[in-house]
Amino acid sequence: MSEKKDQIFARALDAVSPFRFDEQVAQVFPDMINRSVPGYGLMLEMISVITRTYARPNTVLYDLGCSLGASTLAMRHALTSPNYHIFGIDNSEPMIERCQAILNRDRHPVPVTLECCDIESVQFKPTSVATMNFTLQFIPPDRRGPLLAAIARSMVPGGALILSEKLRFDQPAEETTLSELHLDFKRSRGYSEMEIAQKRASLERVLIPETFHAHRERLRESGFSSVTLWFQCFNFCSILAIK
Ligand code: GEK
Repeated sequence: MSEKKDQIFARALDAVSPFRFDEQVAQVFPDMINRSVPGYGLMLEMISVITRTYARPNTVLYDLGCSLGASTLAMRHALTSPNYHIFGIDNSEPMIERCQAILNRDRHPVPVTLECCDIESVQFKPTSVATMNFTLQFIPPDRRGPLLAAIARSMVPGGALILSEKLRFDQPAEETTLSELHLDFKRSRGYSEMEIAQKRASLERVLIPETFHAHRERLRESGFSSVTLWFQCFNFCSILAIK
């Protein structure tokens, strides 16, 4: 499968529709996420490191909102014995189809099962590591708590949730500084002003960022005993929550 350049918002659109993870997005997804999320590659590397530390044999690992399986593979390659099972969950059919083709080419003894379904419908099995790499932000805020509580309930003691999210900030100056730097990052990766503006309009009301404080409080209320910000680059972060 060749890697296609993201040009989805490169021409002026009459009307910008709400963002969807459709075939067009699935086709360009690796380019899109690499040019949009500062630190994405480093986060994937560290998902491997964290998985190696927290995975327990004979438990399940989840990649929730797996897209094309980048985090699934980061987790899989961290495991040195086959006594684990990874489930990749995504409700976008084009993503799951392409993800399956990518996994079929990856030779590794740890089994991976992909399911095309809503994360909120998953009956979680005993879990040692769950990754939500930029997925919770697409779930309506009032449903985030029950989902995190279901994940926490399924976790073995000491299990880890890796939660990566776009952040917003209460302090207007901090919000402005970090979102401007993010826009400069996108410009540096070749996105035009029009692409940036149209993508932003498309994600409005689809991707709803929250503050780190809001995430930490909700994770604690959901049953995680320790919540640590282990990575932040501009307005993107990753949190390690331990049961
Ligand atoms: C990566 N984790 O490369 N149920 C299932 N899937 C969902 C739901 C839902 N309710 N809502 C959104 N998704 C990946 C990147 S992308 C992040 C994750 C981004 C899926 C959606 O279809 C998409 O594939 C993914 O979550 C979010 O490490 O594009 O910013």
